[in-house]
Amino acid sequence: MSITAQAARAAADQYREEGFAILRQFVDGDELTRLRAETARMYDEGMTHPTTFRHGNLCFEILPERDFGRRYVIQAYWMSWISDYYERFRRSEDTFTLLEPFLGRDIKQIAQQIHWKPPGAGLTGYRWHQDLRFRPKREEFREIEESSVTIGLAIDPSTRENGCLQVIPRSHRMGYLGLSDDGDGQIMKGISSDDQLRAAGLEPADVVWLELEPGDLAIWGLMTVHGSLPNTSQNDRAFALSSYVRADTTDRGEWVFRDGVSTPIGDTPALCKYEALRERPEPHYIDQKWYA
Ligand SMILES: O=C(O)CCC(=O)C(=O)O
Ligand SMILES: [Fe+2]
Repeated sequence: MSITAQAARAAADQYREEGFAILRQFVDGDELTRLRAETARMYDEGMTHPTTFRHGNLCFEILPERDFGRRYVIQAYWMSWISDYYERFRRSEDTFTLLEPFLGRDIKQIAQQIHWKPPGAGLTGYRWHQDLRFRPKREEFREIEESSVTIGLAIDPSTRENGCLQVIPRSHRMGYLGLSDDGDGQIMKGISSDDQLRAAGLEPADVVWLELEPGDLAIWGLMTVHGSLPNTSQNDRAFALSSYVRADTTDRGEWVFRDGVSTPIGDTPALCKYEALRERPEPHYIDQKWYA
């Protein structure tokens, strides 16, 4: 890997100005080969579950055979619990170099996810939204807009055809716009449209498509308007997301760096985004047809 403190500062400056940034080749060489192999292993692990499976913060979101003709894995959450590779990766030295100009030296993690868009799965788009909607317990976070950042690492090439991320520059200064909060609020159901942007006072012509090569990183914030289309190509789009927060602003999340020192995940999972952990920590299957 090849990140310098100077490149990280430049990315942080761009992020504050535009609401997003791109860092090319954050991961490369042998490291990228291992990352891709481990991500494929996570997909295979997901495929062993007939429906959505949860254990603690670990989760595999499954589109089941019964409703989709064959089984697809579309998301994994908190792979750290079954992957030494991902556990080390989330708190690597390069990750600290990257995050320090964004969040300082004491950092926790609120989300660790892989998103796949398997060809043929259909339901692989994410309608326009701001990620603030995924922090339902707002009172548990202070200064949440300025003290969080999300990074998305391309595992596969991320192209227009396979549903790369799209962002609207400077939308992070517009406040919370309620995009995709209508109806049942499912962001993977239905499709993004220009009209939804216009209705929120945004200009469709401003959209930037974040086309990425494997190992490239996209960076965005909880207030940045973004989304992605379903995959219409024959190639999957695996994308690894991590959301980090300044540790002094919340009691939630898993430690990543304490005064810059890489900190392994503990023995028991910490409460992160959702209450599901508290309500049902044991391994179980979920048979909720959110896509119906
Ligand atoms: O994977 C994607 O394309 C977008 C995901 C996203 O925006 C989210 O999970 O909040
Ligand atoms: Fe998002």
